[in-house]
Amino acid sequence: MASFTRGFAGRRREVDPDLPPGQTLVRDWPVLSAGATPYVDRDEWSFSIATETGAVHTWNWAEVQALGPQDITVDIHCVTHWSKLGMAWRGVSLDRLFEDVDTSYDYCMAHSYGGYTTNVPLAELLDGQAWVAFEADGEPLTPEHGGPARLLVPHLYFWKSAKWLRGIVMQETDEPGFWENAGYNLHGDPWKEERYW
Ligand SMILES: Nc1nc2c(c(=O)[nH]1)N[C@H]1C(S)=C(S)[C@@H](COP(=O)(O)O)O[C@H]1N2
Ligand SMILES: [Mo]
Repeated sequence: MASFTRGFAGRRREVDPDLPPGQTLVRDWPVLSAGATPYVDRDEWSFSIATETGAVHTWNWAEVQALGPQDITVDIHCVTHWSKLGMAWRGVSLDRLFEDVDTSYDYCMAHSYGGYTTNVPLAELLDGQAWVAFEADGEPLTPEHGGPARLLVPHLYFWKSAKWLRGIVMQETDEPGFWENAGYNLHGDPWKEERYW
């Protein structure tokens, strides 16, 4: 593995159609966390969606699993310029979780255990674009990478994929979350290099 990494680092991939502009491939998987890692047991974990009516839809671990996890292969792109291509993930589609949720609000704020937040338009979490993910590369997500479960929104920069996900609150307007308040782009499309404001 070490020699492979050395060899890889010396190789330039000038044109990779899967690599957004300004990104570099990595083989390892860096950990980027703004604060301390919260340790949440599966037994204590739950996920909820709260809407403007005051309704709160809540699923515990078993209830999320019962919705039918999918295996997906996606690329991830961090705003700090690293990308990983073809990662195997397992999670439940946000389409399943929003099936019985009635809302006229168009924006979501994802909330994490530990206090992290990030905003995503609802339309970009639906239609097979986002998951509550709990496995990567065939292993349960480690606490450092957001276990027991994290949001996975691979078509946006990876800061939108909130680790230690605990819920989504519907919003009338597109308010900034943690990194968006600190200067990151409100939207974060890696193909348009929407990195900062
Ligand atoms: N709760 C929470 N989620 C988070 C972060 C964080 O600090 N806290 N960092 C974000 C950023 S900037 C990135 S690049 C990815 C990093 O995920 P990783 O550590 O699994 O690579 O998580 C995102 N989700
Ligand atoms: Mo990031």
